Amino acid sequence: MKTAPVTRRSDELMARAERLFPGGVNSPVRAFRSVGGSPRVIERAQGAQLWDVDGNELIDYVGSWGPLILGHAHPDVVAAVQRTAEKGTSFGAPNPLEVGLGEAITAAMPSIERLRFVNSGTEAAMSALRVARGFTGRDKIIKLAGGYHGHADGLLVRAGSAAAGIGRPTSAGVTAAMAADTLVAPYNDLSTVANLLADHYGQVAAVIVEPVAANMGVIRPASGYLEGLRQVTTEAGALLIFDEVITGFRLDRGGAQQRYGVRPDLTVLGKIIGGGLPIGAYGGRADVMAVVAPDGPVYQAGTLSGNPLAMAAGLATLQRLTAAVYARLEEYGTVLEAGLKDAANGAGMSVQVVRVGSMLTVFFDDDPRFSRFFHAMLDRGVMLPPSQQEAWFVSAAHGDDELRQTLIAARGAFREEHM
Ligand code: KE4
Repeated sequence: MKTAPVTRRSDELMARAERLFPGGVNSPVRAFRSVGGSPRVIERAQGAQLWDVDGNELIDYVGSWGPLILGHAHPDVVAAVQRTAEKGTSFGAPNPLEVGLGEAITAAMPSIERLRFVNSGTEAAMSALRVARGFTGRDKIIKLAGGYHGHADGLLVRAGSAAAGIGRPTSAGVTAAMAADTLVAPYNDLSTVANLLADHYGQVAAVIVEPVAANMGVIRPASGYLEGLRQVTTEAGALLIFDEVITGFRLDRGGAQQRYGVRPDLTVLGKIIGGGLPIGAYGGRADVMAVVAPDGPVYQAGTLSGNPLAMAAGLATLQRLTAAVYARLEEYGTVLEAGLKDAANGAGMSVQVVRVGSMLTVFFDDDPRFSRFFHAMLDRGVMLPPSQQEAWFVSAAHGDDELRQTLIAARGAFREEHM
């Protein structure tokens, strides 16, 4: 029988946080607005577990929204950050760790011939678009409805993730002029992209796409979709940008571009490559990246870009992402997906489970059902992403115990949901 967990300290801290931060949070999706209730304040984490400030232990499927693919506080990652910090946290100068991480990324993703580190996925996507515009001399970009590429003005048009919940196609504060050069097509609809490229012939600098959508829940690319985008962008002289902030090093060492065998002109990275520290990166064809300052006329800069701590955490993470780890992630994801489907069917619930590798989404018929399921799982000690528009992330630290406990919780939650 589930008993309501104690959340007194979380609630006290959230009351203080709400006096400080909009929504009491430093990123909107954390505020539980789409599921209701008040967020748990997390004190610490280890492996697949979180502990909130009231001592409640939770199996974590948020994983800091993707970065913690090895699990929380991996000893080798922590040690790398500790020993790096003892030598200084930031120099504002070239350092050996950025060379090491850069070489690890280019070795894993051959399409990335040259790259630049920044401090968030937003910054990486924003910079990649500026580079595409600078390289092609064209103004317009095409994004897909529901795609989320961070909060740069021109990308907050029909954006996914928590931006989808603002109740309008474009964020307040983004002017019509800022949004005017952003064209939008439905995801998985190649003909609309082809038509936009034809209607705006010679004007589109790039198409930016999440090769596996993960900010409207997980949605797979339709068969031939990514290959089709490759073809129509090449024909139109536009660049193809893969936003692999989530899928990079998540789906495989080579990300979605390796899994689907499609080579983009530019790739946007983040999350896993920083091992939980602030990071982003963009890179691709050497001729395209040649326009980036100080080699070329496209300006982009950052005080903490390539900082040693993020480089150390990212390098320690990537060095441990072996074929055996990906095989385990795939196996856990397979069993979790099947178990969730069985649990839902057993309770007479109709849900869709969409999974690619170690990321998945359980889609409910409507948001209230998702919200009730979310809280039923939270009450049973399982922390899911607090939005139907997000993905569950499995880490290498999730094992048989976590799987068993997750599926027991799911059976109870679906039964409760069905009542
Ligand atoms: P950041 O600026 O949050 O580091 O990255 C932006 C971004 C870019 N591209 C993709 C495909 C992304 O998923 C993201 C960020 N993801 C969101 C939610 N899925 C992070 C969570 C949040 O916004 O708090």
